[in-house]
This record gives sequence, structure tokens and C-alpha cells, in this order.
Amino acid sequence: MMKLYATLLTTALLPISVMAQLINANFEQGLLGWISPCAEQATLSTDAPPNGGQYSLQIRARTGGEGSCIEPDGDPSFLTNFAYQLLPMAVAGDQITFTATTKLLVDVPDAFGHGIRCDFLAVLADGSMTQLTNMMTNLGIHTTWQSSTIPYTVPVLPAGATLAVALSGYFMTNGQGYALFDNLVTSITGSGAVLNAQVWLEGPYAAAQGLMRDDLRAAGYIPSTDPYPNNPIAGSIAPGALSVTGPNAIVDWLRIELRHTLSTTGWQIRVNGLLQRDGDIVALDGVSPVSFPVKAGNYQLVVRHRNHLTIMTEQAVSISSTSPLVDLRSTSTALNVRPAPFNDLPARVVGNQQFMWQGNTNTDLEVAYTGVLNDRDGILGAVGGSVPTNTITGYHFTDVNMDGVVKYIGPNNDRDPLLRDHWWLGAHGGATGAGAVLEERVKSQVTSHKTQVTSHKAQ
Ligand SMILES: [Ca+2]
Ligand SMILES: [Ca+2]
Ligand SMILES: [Ca+2]
Ligand SMILES: [Ca+2]
Repeated sequence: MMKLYATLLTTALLPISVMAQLINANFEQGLLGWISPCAEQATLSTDAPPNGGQYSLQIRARTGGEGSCIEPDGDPSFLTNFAYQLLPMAVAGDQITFTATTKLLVDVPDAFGHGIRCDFLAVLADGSMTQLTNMMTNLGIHTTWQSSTIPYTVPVLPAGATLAVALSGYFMTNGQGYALFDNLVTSITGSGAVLNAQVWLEGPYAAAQGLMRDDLRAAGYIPSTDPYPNNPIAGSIAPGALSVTGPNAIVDWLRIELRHTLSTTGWQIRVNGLLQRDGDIVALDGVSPVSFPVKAGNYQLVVRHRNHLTIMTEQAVSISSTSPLVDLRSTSTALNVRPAPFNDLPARVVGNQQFMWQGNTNTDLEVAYTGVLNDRDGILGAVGGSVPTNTITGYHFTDVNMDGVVKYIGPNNDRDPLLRDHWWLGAHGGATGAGAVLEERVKSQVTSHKTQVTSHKAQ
């Protein structure tokens, strides 16, 4: 396999700017990932900006001290009702650029002013917090949807504290209304920790070549922006990255997640990457390693693909500016499994190679051939539902073997691989035949805080 990292790691030692995705930055998954000390004051609105999906976050804005639940210790300002998200990847000296689409709804005007704001907090393990900024109106006072960007330099935090970004609105005296937020983007110039990992997807793998197929790329079907229907991450594929052919050609998008297993708040950082035919996971330029805005350390590594089952390493792996290789293609890299009595396999195994399970055509947490919400019916539905010999082309979740064609019967169809996997699994003691269900065991970890909810959809 061609290894690119030896040279690229040198450049990764330089400060780099990475898109640090906030969890659920567009509020399409409710308040997942967001914490509000006054939960009844931070709710969803169906008033969303253009390209903002169905929902935005609305926060009741009133005068400080009136109708608010909490004010951070040492608060010199008017921060009242707010919702915040932890940014555990941020360290002192990091430059943060925060962008939000916002607007202010004024129910009762206030002659002395009002505004929409973003502040930074230091949150201690016991939940107590200190307000680090007093950035009144830094996101504007507009009453129509507008985008605003603010810079922030992370200071030295109190021992044990984690940085958080807090959203709020305020009125100076007796006015009231709502501040609305959507489509948040955070960029952090961080420590340059990079991923050095390789993985196989079962669907496009071509055993004869020992490589994954790049039919989607060759046909021009790979979208330039995040293909996930929910909670997309900002960023697009660099020009030219999809022109490369050979073992380093791009197969598809991947979503990479690091989990800090020592944290009691269950945070995770998610970034997008691309997959090369030989299994290398690379950044959106198609060649560089994927970068994370995290401190060097040991993390659980999670790899997601839009129509394969998610995998997670059993052991925490070392992530730094010179990360050692994590070869997820090899059975020597143990994957997380559910505890007994389950005996299913987290990946398809062939010899000493392992492959992320193919065939999750409906973006849930399992691959099923029969039964309610199975993954086979979607293939038939995609070709019209009534004439099984129909085919469609393009970039579809129902294209199990990722050859650019959705096909239900005939040579190279997308249904047979599902059945093969289920019978194979039955023969290996994990489940039984066509009725077996392959379950994804890597669930969202963002469940520990009382105001957070678990999504039932793959993210
Ligand atoms: Ca939204
Ligand atoms: Ca490669
Ligand atoms: Ca499924
Ligand atoms: Ca296909």
C-alpha cells in the first residue's frame, strides 16, 4: 500500500485551522449536545433561515435577573438565559472563529437596547461556570436572519475547566423577545493532531484488486459537500481531489469521530474525511491526513460511512501530530463489541482482513434483509417499486456495492450482497440466515447530561 503520511506529517506540525464541528450545530436533532441551565427557556423553533432545515434554537431573551434561571459566577454582564456546548478540544492560545446565523424576535420593545450574543464560559467538572467574555450584541441586533462571525482567543482556563460556547439574547430594561440561532460553524487553530488510519468498506471492495472500487468518483457522482442528510458538517472537497486515479483515488466520504473516554460529559469530536481505494483515510484535499482540534492523547476512534455499519476501536488509540498507524483493515486491530450474551461480529472478517458491514441503505443502526424497516425494500423502492428489473444511476444510499447503479436483480445487483452477508453471519454463529439483523453497537455517546437526548438515527 502506498503510504503518504511520512511526508505529510511534516506539514501537519504547522498550526492548522480545522473545522471543529459542534454537535448538532443546526439543531435538526433537537437539543442533542446542547446544555441549558434553564431548559424551558431554550427550545426549538420552526422558524429556520434559508438552508437551515426544519428547526432553529430559540432562547427567551429578557432583562438580566428577570425570568432567568442562572447567572454564571462572577458575571459582570447581562447573560441570562442561555444554552451552551462544551469545546473540550480548545486549549489556551487557540484561535476560535465562530459563525452563526441569527435573528432577534422582539415581543416587547426596549428603548435602551437589546442584542444577540455569543459568550465563552469556563465550565468546571462540578458544573459551576465562569463567564469569560462580555460580548453584548456581538452577533447583532437584526430582526431578520443574518450571518455573523466573531473571533476569540482561548485564555488560560482555571484548573480542570473546559471551555464552552454560550448562546443568548438580552434586553436592557423591560423588553422581551427571543434570540434565534442556526447553522453554527466553529473553526479552531489547534494543536495539529492528525489521524493515521486505514479502513475497508465491504460494499465497494474488489478482492481481485485488493482495492476498493472508485466507480462513484469516476462517474462524477460524489457530491462536493457532506452527503449526510442530517447534521451535515461544513466543508467541501478540494478542487482536483476527485481527479486522482489509481490506488489513491477517492472512494467516498467518511465521517471520523474521536471520543474522550475519560470524560464524564461524553463529548465527541466529529470531522469529515475521504477514503482512498487502498484504505487510507485522508482530509478533503484527498491527500493530507485528517486533522483534529484536540490535544494529543488517547481516544476511541469511530469510523462512519453513510451506508455501512459504524465501527469503533476497542482500545483507545494514540492521536497526536505523529500518530502511529491504526490499521482498521486488519483483524489485529480489535473493534468494540457488545458484551455477552451477544456474540455478533462488528465487521465482516475474511482471513486476517476486516470490513465495515455493507448494506445499511436506510441510515438506521442495523442491516436487515427482512422485517420492518429492512434494507432490501429500499433498493426495490429506489428503482420504482414495481418493476424489479429497473435500475437508476447516481449517488444513492441504496447502492450497496457503490458501483453507481442501484439494481435489484441481475448481475452485480445490490440485494444479493445483503443476503450473502446474513447467511455468512449465520454460518459463523452470530445470527441466523436471512432473518438475521446486524446491529450497530456504536451508539451516540452524547447521552450523559440530563438535557441531552439520544438520536435514533445514524449520525
Ligand atoms: Ca436548522
Ligand atoms: Ca493511499
Ligand atoms: Ca438499515
Ligand atoms: Ca450497485
